[in-house]
Amino acid sequence: MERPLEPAAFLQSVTFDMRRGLSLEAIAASIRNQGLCILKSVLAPDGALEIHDRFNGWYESAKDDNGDGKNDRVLQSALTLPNFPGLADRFIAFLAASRFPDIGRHYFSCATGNLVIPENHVLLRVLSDYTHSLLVRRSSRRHNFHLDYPLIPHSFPMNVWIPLTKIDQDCRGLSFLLPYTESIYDLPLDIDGIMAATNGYVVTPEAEVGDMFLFTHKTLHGVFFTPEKTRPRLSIEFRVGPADMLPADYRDVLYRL
Ligand SMILES: O=C(O)CCC(=O)C(=O)O
Ligand SMILES: [Fe+2]
Repeated sequence: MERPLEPAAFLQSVTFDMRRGLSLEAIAASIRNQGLCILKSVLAPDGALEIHDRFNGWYESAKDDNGDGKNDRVLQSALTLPNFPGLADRFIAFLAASRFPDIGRHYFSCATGNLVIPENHVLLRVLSDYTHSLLVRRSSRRHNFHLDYPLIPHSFPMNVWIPLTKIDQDCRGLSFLLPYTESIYDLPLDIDGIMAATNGYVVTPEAEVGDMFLFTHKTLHGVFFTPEKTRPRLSIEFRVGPADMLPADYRDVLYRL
């Protein structure tokens, strides 16, 4: 089997800094061939910080009244964007003002207005010691690696993950299991078995607010349930596809770019 690139070389090969120019085709090829693309500085940090502050305000108040466990189920899962009406409008406007629509439309070869995002698959998450302890208590698993493929309608084959906090050594990131093979696996994933079979490895890219990760519904990704990262991580993620693949029952619950 061909030896995959070493992790650092792999990350470099899939990273595109928007301040150095934009190659729509190179980005599309990275997603298609490597299953992942990291866009540096694609979003205005002000917009991401505004989403962070509004969502964090909600999280802090939800956490405060958790003495009775009322919010635990909410906090251990992700929340859909329509739960935050003011935020939804701001987020979509902020996305529309970035280069993301050009990038997505190029990837799917679709026209303006035909890049579609199902609103029930735009999710906000907090990963903090508190939400993490809820996840660990709920299951004896040590990670939640998965593919989105069995979870999301196949008409939305691209995933977009946006950190709302800086991702570094002290903050849980999002990890990817590489190389990209497009294989479909059952849950729970046997990470060690997959790595042995594919000569694979896990990368957890660091990121700044304003960066964006693009990957496919067949890219293995997840988080290790380890206790050592302390700074809460807030993120927003969504799925996206071209209008011509749209299932009929999604017609009214979309954002269009
Ligand atoms: O943010 C996370 O920890 C999970 C993200 C995820 O699974 C996704 O974006 O599909
Ligand atoms: Fe996922």
